Amino acid sequence: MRLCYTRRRLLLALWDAAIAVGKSFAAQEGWGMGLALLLLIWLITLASTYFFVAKTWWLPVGAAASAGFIDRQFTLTFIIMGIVFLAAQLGLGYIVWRYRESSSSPPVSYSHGNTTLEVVWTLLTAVLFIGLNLMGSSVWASQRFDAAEAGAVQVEVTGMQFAWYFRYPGPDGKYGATSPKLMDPSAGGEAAVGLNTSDPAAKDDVVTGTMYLPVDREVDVSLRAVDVIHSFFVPSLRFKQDAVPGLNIHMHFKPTAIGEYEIACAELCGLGHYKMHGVVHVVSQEDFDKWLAAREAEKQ
Ligand SMILES: [Cu+2]
Repeated sequence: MRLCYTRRRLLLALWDAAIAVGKSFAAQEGWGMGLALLLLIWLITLASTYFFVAKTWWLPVGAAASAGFIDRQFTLTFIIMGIVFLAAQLGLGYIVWRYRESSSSPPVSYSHGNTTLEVVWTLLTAVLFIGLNLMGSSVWASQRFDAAEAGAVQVEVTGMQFAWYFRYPGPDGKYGATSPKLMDPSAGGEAAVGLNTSDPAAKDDVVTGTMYLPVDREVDVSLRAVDVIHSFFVPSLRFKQDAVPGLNIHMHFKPTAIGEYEIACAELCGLGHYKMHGVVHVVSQEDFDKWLAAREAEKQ
């Protein structure tokens, strides 16, 4: 806290200094506004870059099999984009100052730009954007388009205003039927996800408000939403996927460390959006079996 406070004080002092320098130069024709803008642009650029370099707001330590790959991709993207950002903003500041107005400035001439330059930077941007996407696509696609490993734990995640529900298919390994007509979010639990309790496969389905997962086992997630689009985001597991009404979206991932990890809804879904958080409990296989058996016992 103390450190953050000091940093803030430092940034505020730098800001005041820039304004003061700008003002003192503003009195001198030809320097004032151009230099003030240069300082302001550079200050904003360097201050915002600092927060990324210092990792002031960063992801928590990864606890999933794909975390290493995702973090490397994330860092690479930030470094490349950071260099482009710095070059563009520092260049902007310089040009604002270099071509400032003065009494000896020539009259304004309007330019149609430089086609060669425009083609070059558009192509470079396309290569960078498509290249980074291709690099990351293998992991992104494998989590969505490949089937989960045999023996994966099945969990259905349902988002609704403003809660998450988790359904486990029970010993039969089959989810019972659900229907939008049966969905009653105000009732919570099985009724909230619209479980058809007369379906034999639904008899052993467990619906809970807390998510338990065994460590080092693939998790086969089915994502659904009741009302609007929600986004199931577990930063520590590097997992984020929208839950869309009318769709059943499949993904899989593997938690690799026992612990409790925060769930957030990453889609602004209404007034109570901020309340849509929860906890994923990643536990040993033994503890997971015990927990699930206890939920089954509660049902009887
Ligand atoms: Cu939500």
